[in-house]
Amino acid sequence: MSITRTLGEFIIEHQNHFPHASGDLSSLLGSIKLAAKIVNREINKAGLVDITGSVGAENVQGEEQQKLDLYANDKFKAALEARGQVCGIASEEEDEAVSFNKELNKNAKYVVLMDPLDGSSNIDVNVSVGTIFSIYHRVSPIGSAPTAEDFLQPGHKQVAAGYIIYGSSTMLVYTTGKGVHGFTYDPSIGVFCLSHEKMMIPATGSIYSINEGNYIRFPTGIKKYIKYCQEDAPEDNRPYTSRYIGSLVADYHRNLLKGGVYLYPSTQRHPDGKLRLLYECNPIAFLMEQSGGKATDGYQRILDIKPTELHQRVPFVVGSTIMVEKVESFLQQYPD
Ligand code: AHM
Ligand code: MG
Repeated sequence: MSITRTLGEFIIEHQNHFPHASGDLSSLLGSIKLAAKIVNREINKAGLVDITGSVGAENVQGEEQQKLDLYANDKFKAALEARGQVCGIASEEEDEAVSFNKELNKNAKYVVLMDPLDGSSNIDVNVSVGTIFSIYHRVSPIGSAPTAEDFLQPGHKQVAAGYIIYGSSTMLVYTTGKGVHGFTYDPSIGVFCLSHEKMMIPATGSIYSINEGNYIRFPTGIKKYIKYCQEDAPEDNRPYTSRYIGSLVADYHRNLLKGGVYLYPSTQRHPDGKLRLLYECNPIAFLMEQSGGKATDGYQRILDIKPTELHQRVPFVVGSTIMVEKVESFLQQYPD
């Protein structure tokens, strides 16, 4: 791969696509880039040091060790607060939204919602994990503390969204509503380099990703769809391949590159599914639509859902448009 542009250069270059851009969003994305490098460094030490251990343990320097998801939360939070573009955050790791009260953040116009380390249980077994982020303009007046209204905006109001995948290589993938672009981290120079410009998902594919262990508890439409995926229909590339890592970012990233569908449906025990609307589904849905794919709860567009609470969960179907629409048709055909 020849290095064309670094992430920093690309962000500045694309800032010019927005008339009257002040550079605040570029700086905010710079904060995310920095935190990603720090978290990446720490994740790469998993197994060497006890970063998966419980809170309260001490390392050899006598510093308190944190669980990696809390560590990631702290690093992203600190980076977002430090430059003054963000007035508050909401995170999967925080019970309530956090308001940044420093003088520096008084005139900030953005809020950030994030899942600092998605799929963190996979760290223990050396499997890819990710960070997911979602950026909105605040709607409450600048100069005051952010309100619930700032954090509970529908996903179509997102200004930017993205993820970092800490995998066999580390990548940062983001959108500001003008396509999706991916940058691979070169650890030898400490820089994210443009490797995947204008990422588009194939309109259809032959991968389906779902935790089939929950089969017995799925709605009938999903059970029927799984059987459809497994049918012998070579003219349609079926049976499909089943791939499920258990890290949303990793499953999503693979399906984005190859074409496929990811499902986390409702189950009898969890009627709203497992994934969080604000930290996981909205940013991933924004990215997916920008890549030419589709994201729904099986019935309606994820980005149109008006959130009612911070940690709200929602069933999730995301991927190649034709495949998502097939899932929807099964849910309609077999209502429970
Ligand atoms: P987490 O935010 O607690 O890590 O949970 C989210 C993860 C997703 O990354 C993944 O797709 C899903 O949970 C896996 O759940 P399950 O083990 O139920 O299949
Ligand atoms: Mg998560």
